[in-house]
Amino acid sequence: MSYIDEVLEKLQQNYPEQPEFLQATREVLTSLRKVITAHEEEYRRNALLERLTEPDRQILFRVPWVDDSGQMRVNRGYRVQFNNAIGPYKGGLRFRDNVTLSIIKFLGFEQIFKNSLTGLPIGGAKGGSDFDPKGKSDREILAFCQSFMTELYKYIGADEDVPAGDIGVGAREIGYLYGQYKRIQGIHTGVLTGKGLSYGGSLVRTEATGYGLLYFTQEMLKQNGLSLEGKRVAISGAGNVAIYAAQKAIQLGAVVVTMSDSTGWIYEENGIDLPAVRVIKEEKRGRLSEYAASHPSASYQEKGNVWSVPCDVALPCATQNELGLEDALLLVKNGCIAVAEGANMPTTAEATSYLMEHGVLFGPAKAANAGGVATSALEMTQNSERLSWSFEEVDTKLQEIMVSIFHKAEEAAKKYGMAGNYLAGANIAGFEKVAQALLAQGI
Ligand code: NDP
Ligand code: 2IT
Repeated sequence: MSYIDEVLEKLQQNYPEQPEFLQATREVLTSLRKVITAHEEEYRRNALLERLTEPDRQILFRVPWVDDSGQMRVNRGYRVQFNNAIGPYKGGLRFRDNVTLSIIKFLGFEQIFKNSLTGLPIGGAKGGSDFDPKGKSDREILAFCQSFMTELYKYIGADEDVPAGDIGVGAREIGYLYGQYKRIQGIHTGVLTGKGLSYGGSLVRTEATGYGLLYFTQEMLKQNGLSLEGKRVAISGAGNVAIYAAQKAIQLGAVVVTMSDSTGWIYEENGIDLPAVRVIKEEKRGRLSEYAASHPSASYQEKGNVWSVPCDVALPCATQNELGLEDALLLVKNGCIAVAEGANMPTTAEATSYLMEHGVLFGPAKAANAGGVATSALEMTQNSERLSWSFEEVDTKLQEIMVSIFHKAEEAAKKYGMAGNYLAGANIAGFEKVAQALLAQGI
């Protein structure tokens, strides 16, 4: 049996209850087949794939807090420090009721290669909780974040492990987490990214994932003789990534026709009124159904999803496995030319294969959405030198990083005879750097 199949089988035996983690490891390892086969003996002797697929450590903890009625509640907290071969552990925290160890492990595993692709010195990690901030009062969020950090602070540090945001963790949560860290440790340090601008945050970090997604998409289209100008763009999600993806798409001359949240989706043929979405989601923390109420030209539906609408470019920006085979069939039928992933693993393996087989340009998450973590790394740099760069300076660096990620993926794919397969290219380019570092450092 090949080394890859052996490792995949072992993972299947060890973690049958972790479907998302198995999905992510299978997707990455399968696409690395040519590289691994070329070094089979060396990698096997060094147990390289076992070392890559088993986290350095997993921290699981209880998070007790008191709700507004005086009831004590308990949630589960996680931090999976996956790999620090090329830099301190780095990756977001997700607060959502469906969070499991499997989800945190899949995200942490993906983060290793994504962070490597940025070209910046950051390792891979992820954390979070099954606590859902939706519907909670500000005081409840504060109580939860303080309790979460009261345990997490022991394991993190500016040169050790630097968490940030993800689903359910935005500026408010990072502020409360940072405040508690500072209160316990008594130091100001770059231990979290996505901080507010008044206490060490970086300009552009809020916009970075969405903007980066569009810089990547723009480069992918350009290299294939296409552009975003006048294109109809379908976006899913209405959170941090989706909102700034929509903003940049509009700035680049595209028309954003859909957005969604976990209860429904809107379709606006002549383009979504983004400022209205921002008021509903960023200020009121409301539902997209409110958009339809004030925009008679829009349709709002709870059934189905945004991929049923004809579009040229599809940008899934909500959550894992939100674009399946049925959706891919529809996108191809409707003439979609490109899919780029703003969310992590939003496209199922079957859908991804179908899209690529039908000539749809495919920008995989760990390349296309790396702008967020790349700008986090720029925030770490600014914290280290105790300086703040201008918006233009950070935005220019972000653009350069996204263009360079596209070319790394493109060249790696070409080198292994898979020209145009940016999925394999991104995995290979991300993997090669981490593999070199692991081998160089021994065990
Ligand atoms: P937010 O919490 O800001 O927004 C998430 C959006 O997705 C919301 O509109 C939410 O709906 C919707 N959503 C979440 N879970 C589900 C679900 N299970 N089913 C349907 N809709 C859902 O998160 P982000 O925008 O930060 O993250 C979105 C994606 O991007 C995630 O996959 C994340 O891992 C990835 N990502 C984020 C980065 C970042 O810097 N923030 C960087 C790279 C990737 P509702 O409003 O109803 O909750
Ligand atoms: O998935 C991701 O890359 C993020 N949620 C951002 C992580 C970070 O450390 O900025």
